[in-house]
Amino acid sequence: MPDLYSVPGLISALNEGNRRALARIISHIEDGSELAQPLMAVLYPMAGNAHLIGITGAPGTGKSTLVNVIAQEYRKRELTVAIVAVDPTSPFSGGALLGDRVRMRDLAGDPGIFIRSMATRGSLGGLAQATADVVMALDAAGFQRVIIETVGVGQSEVEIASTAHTTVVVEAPGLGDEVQAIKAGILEIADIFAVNKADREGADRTVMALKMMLGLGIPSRQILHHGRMLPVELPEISDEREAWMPPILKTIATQDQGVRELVDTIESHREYLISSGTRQVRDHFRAATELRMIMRDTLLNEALSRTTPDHLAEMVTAVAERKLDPYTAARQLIMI
Ligand SMILES: Nc1nc2c(ncn2[C@@H]2O[C@H](COP(=O)(O)OP(=O)(O)OP(=O)(O)O)[C@@H](O)[C@H]2O)c(=O)[nH]1
Ligand SMILES: [Mg+2]
Repeated sequence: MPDLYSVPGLISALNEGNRRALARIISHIEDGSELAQPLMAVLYPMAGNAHLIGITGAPGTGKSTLVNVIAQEYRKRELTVAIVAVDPTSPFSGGALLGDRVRMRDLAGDPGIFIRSMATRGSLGGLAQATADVVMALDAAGFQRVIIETVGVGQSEVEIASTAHTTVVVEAPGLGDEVQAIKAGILEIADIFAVNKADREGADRTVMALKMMLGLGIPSRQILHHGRMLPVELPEISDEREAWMPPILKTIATQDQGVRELVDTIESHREYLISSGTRQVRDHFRAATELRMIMRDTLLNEALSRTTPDHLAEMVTAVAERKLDPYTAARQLIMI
């Protein structure tokens, strides 16, 4: 019987491919139990090999269906896949549950696939960090491709999707807007566009609209990286042809059409990231963002632990009544 109650026990079971160990590790991480940090300290150096794929887009564009067939395509290529579905909708809406059930039916029983849903518990910042930690654990567990599905609404979901190496923005015709990603502000994070539901009327118009927007030069992620403090230099891409232009692909997820091409394109992007040096930049960018986020949380918790609820309430009242400005109050609370 493997020992699933200690860090060394869990890690050695994980290394033997024990699924229960993996599920337990993820639960510890999600719950922030006392084993979470010691586990992550061991797992972190083991991670870094997986290619992380973000799939995002407006509700109902067919993301879950697409993720399902992408995973099957990867299995045909003998690559192992973990799927993390981040669902910000209420569990009562049924959408995600239904999607998950379909997934279970199609993908269950394959040891090369692991599926996990992240519920929106706690704060949104917490969800982004929890998702990153779970993805790291799946990477450490040896899954070669990790797919992260998020609905492209709201800052946090965009943030989660943009931490992937390759982000696929899913569009679909017939949802009111020709291109939904504009409204959601996720156009900029796309490495690849998938116009899904290509069996429906209007798919070509969506493709045309996207082409036009790309022609207008929407800011790419590479440009967004400029001006941020990073320990590595952005590789100089002097030749326009060497830069990555987000390709637009048509898919019909329900009929498994265009999926092979989509996976080919994801793999091309992966190779591009490595050969251009962009992958290293993205990894540093992710490390910088993550470190800053954790430092902020740690400092906040530390400061809160050194004060009393009464004292905090006094400070809040003083700021609300304009007897003290929030900067001075914050400095006093942090004691700097
Ligand atoms: N006609 C058509 N329907 C599709 C296609 N792909 C998905 N659908 C259908 O669209 C509906 C929504 O699909 P989901 O995969 O749940 O979409 P989603 O983007 O994951 O939805 P949320 O997670 O709720 O945002 C389902 O009824 C699918 O069967 C497609 O290519 N063509
Ligand atoms: Mg879904």
